[in-house]
Amino acid sequence: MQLEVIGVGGAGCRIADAIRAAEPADRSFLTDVFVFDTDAATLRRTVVPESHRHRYGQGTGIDADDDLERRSEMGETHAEELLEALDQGTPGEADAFLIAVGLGGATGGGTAPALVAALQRRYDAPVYVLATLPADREFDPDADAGDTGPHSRTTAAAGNAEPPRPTAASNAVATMERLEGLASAVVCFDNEAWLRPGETVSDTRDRCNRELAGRVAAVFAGGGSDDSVAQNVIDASDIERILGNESAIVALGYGDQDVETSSSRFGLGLLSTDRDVETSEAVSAVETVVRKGIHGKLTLECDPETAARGLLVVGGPPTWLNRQAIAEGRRALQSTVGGNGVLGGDAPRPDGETVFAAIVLAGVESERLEELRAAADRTA
Ligand SMILES: Nc1nc2c(ncn2[C@@H]2O[C@H](COP(=O)(O)OP(=O)(O)OP(=O)(O)O)[C@@H](O)[C@H]2O)c(=O)[nH]1
Ligand SMILES: [Mg+2]
Repeated sequence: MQLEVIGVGGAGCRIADAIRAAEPADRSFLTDVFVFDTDAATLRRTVVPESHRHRYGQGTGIDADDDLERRSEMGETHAEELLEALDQGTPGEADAFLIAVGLGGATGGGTAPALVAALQRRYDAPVYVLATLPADREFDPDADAGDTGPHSRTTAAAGNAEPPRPTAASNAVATMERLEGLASAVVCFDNEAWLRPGETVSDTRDRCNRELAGRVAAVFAGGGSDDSVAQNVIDASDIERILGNESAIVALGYGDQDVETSSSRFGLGLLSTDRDVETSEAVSAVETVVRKGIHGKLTLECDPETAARGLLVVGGPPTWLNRQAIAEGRRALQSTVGGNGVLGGDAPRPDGETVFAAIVLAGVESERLEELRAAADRTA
């Protein structure tokens, strides 16, 4: 499928950049990648071409310390201008839009609802939001920033401090509420779960963004490579069926395993045929990555059984993609999710050196969102 990615605000721009870098060489799935911010420095640090960067909000009296409400008004004012900026690319060819933002700040979260609404009005394609959730240590000085568990009293290590964002939880909750009913679906990445003890978001954001971008590419690049067609192609309408159009909360899972291929064995890739892969070896690799994908760490912690729908994409060098094992993996996901809303597909990557499984769990319930609501009530 063809995805149009738009990053807004600091986190959004960095994540959009990471998705661009994660596009497989033999499988393009991006129409365009755009980055929008009020902050020129963030835009400059991306590798997105100049024509696809857009700074907005100058001359409208915005301040560095503006709050979410002021930035929401600004988002309303500038939504049409942002739509026009997209005409530098080919938004009409997109099968879907993905707006990346970090919830917790003011700019991305303030702009996203108005931008999503404007895109929904202008285009028929679904508009998904990719949203990070803030870590507790950003807004709660008593939250764990050391290594003594979730109720630690230690504050962020000296020298490692990041300016606190006391409004991060309430901003995140307010933006989530505004997206409800506007976004086709909201894919969440919870920074809290991905930060290690003592780390700040800035310490770890590049690693987090790479992890997230890899999952996004695995799900949306779907299908085959440009010269190897999948047995069972996942297309834009399959993704649409799974993500839905009712602002479902979505978590992504992922598992991979390195495998030996002729090019990894002989280095230069001079041998175009893969070595023979033992069936049992291929089956075991697929089983392993599917299990990791379903039961390993998700982008948003949740019980997979609460999901209403699910998608499994198994990818890798074609000779490793054992059809029976993939069908078995889909049944495993089906029995976890329950109901009939599970789809599966394969994604041959002739040049790949890993077998991977990407899992989409849509319509999940997550205690983390409840925790953020409670924190927002406390800090309001
Ligand atoms: N995963 C990830 N999260 C980030 C990153 N940068 C920031 N965040 C998170 O996103 C939230 C919002 O930060 P920014 O995106 O910098 O904020 P903004 O949208 O530019 O809004 P302002 O407050 O006006 O600067 C933070 O509270 C962090 O939780 C990033 O690169 N990756
Ligand atoms: Mg910013």
